[in-house]
Amino acid sequence: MIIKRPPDIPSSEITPERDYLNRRAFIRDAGVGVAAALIAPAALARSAAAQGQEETPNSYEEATSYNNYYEFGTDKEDPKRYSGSFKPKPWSVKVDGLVKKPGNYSFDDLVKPHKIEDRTYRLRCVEAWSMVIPWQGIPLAAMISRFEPLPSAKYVAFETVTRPSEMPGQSTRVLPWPYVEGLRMDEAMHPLTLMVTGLYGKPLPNQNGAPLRVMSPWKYGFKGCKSIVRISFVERQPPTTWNIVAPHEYGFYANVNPEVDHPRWTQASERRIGEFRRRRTLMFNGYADQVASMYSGMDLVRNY
Ligand SMILES: Nc1nc2c(c(=O)[nH]1)N[C@H]1C(S)=C(S)[C@@H](COP(=O)(O)O)O[C@H]1N2
Ligand SMILES: [Mo]
Repeated sequence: MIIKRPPDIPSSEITPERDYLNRRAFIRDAGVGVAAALIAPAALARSAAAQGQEETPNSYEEATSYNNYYEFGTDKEDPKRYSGSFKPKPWSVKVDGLVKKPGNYSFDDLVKPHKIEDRTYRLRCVEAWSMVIPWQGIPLAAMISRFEPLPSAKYVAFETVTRPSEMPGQSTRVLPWPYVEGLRMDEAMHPLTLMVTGLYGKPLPNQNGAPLRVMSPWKYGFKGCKSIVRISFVERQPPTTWNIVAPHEYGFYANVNPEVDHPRWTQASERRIGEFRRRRTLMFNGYADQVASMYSGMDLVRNY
């Protein structure tokens, strides 16, 4: 059944992530639902059609002009507007920690040995908006394997570049810099996890995290660290930016879960950019078949 809604989204549903202070958590029990999970665009469309929801990729314009990248400002238009003088070339990434092959790798060192793959994924922000974006990149597992992590490496930590002269938001205290994120090793090695190098067949625009950013499509968007300059292999769960600033609102795992509301807004539904009617949010953002087993036995209650 279709429920008609006015085109305006209530402001309670679009509260930005920055308004995190002095809020109290409201947490309720979570259960695990089932949803279809697919990679290929055609299959993605078919799966969505089966649920009565169309899955058309968002336009290049939408994917590159409505962004979260607080290093360039907190408004959705800021990353595009203020990232023009950011230089994603030359680029190098420091690989350190529990690996046999640490070092400083240039962008070409990292990318050239691999075949670039096309992956159209849903992107679901915890602010309850979403897009479908045709990304290009390298399975993170393939890249990581070349560094030969030690068995003692249980987590991977990512760090965004610090360049206040090119990133005006870094001159503010809206977040502690650098932005840091992380994944458990099995999540980082999961075949869905991509080290993104482009979108719509073009090099990754600055506002989307040029030249390298992570994408794990079953997690909320903030897990996808942009403009990565460091990849560290560690034994313990690494600190992550949104969990540092608002631990009662943002967890480490942050798997998309329509049954666990964020303290400030529901996660049961979402607004696909470019659409008016809200969609139901899918468990693990629609990738449950591929990823749910990684969390069996885990308490998903604090999973946002
Ligand atoms: N370094 C850094 N990475 C970041 C962010 C950020 O502010 N800084 N925002 C995150 C959030 S909240 C989201 S939803 C996605 C948005 O990715 P997009 O702008 O490419 O759609 O980037 C994530 N990665
Ligand atoms: Mo987000």
